[in-house]
Amino acid sequence: MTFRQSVQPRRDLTPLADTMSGMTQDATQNKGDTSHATGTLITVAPTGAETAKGDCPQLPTTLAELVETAVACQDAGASLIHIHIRDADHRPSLDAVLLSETVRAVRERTNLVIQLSTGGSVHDPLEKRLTVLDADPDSCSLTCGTTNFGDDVFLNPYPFMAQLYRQAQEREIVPEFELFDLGHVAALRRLIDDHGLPFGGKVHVDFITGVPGGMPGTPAALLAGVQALPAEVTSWAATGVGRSHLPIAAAALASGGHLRVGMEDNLIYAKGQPVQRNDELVSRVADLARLMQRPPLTTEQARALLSVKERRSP
Ligand code: KMH
Ligand code: ZN
Repeated sequence: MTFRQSVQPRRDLTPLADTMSGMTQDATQNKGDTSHATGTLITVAPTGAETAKGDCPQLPTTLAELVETAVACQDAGASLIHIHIRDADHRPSLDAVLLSETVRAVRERTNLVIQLSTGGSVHDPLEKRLTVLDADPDSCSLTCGTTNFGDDVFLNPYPFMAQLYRQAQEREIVPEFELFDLGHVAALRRLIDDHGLPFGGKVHVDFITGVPGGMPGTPAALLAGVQALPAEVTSWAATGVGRSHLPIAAAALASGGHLRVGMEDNLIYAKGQPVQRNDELVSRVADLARLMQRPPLTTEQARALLSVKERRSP
């Protein structure tokens, strides 16, 4: 197996309006100009695995809280939900029954694209993380490399990534490639070279910036990552952890990117003001997106953007 390390120059991404109308614009037409992206995919990551309920009682950790959060965030402009579940003691869990129950409940009450985390918590074993796909989500996260994560290590060796990718292809689940560092872009290149495109043919990535140990949450670092993306990437989003939440959202919107927000990434709404509800974060960036003439995508537009398989019952 050869590892082609060269990072190809990225072509411009197909304008969303044209994707929606079925017309594909000449990829060279907008070189260097990403202001043409006309809609915004807003992902909410409401819970995460690293914050304790005791430290943040408003974190949605029960199934009822999660479903209520999902409905409120869809109403506020989110079209995709990135889910981590907790057990009865509010601890991070990858329990198969609970994962399936969660997917069913969120699918019943919303039209959100349902993405299950395969990252779990920093303490979850790789084998257990692979079993997440059994819950039949629309999408799964797939982190493209190991990252220092504060005092811990978020482990993602290449063979694990490749196995997860192949399983997602076989089960027709759309991966979201999570990029915590510039080197993860090269690993994404390798994954596509070795295993081809995801189910549906679209390649959507999310830069998760500002994790202590990963790429900094700065517009400069984000744009270095965007410039290095492989030509196969059809859409990208960005997340700023902690205090980089808003600057990264603004930089992504200005650069043709999509957004992820939520209490997985940020617990502070403004100075001295903790986040009370995930939909506050969604509403704020939905307003920003509208101000930037890039209104939130509907759930149906998000499904088309990502080419997710229809799993809802008629
Ligand atoms: N909890 C982090 C260690 C993912 O969801 O795929 C990993 C994470 C990534 O949240
Ligand atoms: Zn996550």
